[in-house]
Amino acid sequence: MKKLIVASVALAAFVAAPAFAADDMAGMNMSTPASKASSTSALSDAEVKKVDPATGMITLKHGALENVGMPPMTMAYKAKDASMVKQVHEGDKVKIRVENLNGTPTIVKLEKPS
Ligand SMILES: [Cu+2]
Repeated sequence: MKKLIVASVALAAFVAAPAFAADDMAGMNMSTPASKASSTSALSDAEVKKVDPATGMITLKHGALENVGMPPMTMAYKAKDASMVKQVHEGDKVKIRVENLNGTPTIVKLEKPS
């Protein structure tokens, strides 16, 4: 009888093992994009040249944005979050993060140093 119990426990552990392995894999896959994003989220200096609440666009004079392959220039960007448009005014010096979202250069982060 004792032998049978040991065999059952061993069998249960064997059956459970692949399930644990699968969970670990899923966890690793989930964490990959997050860690990648945090390591490449450097902010760049920019100056607000124009704010257009109607279209959600902010025109920025910015330095080189290496992650989207842009040299220094002045251009209008889509604000990812509508609250960004309310936050800034013409002439503000800001720190920004621009990323290509669905092929559109988009301000994903905007900080206004006080
Ligand atoms: Cu640009």
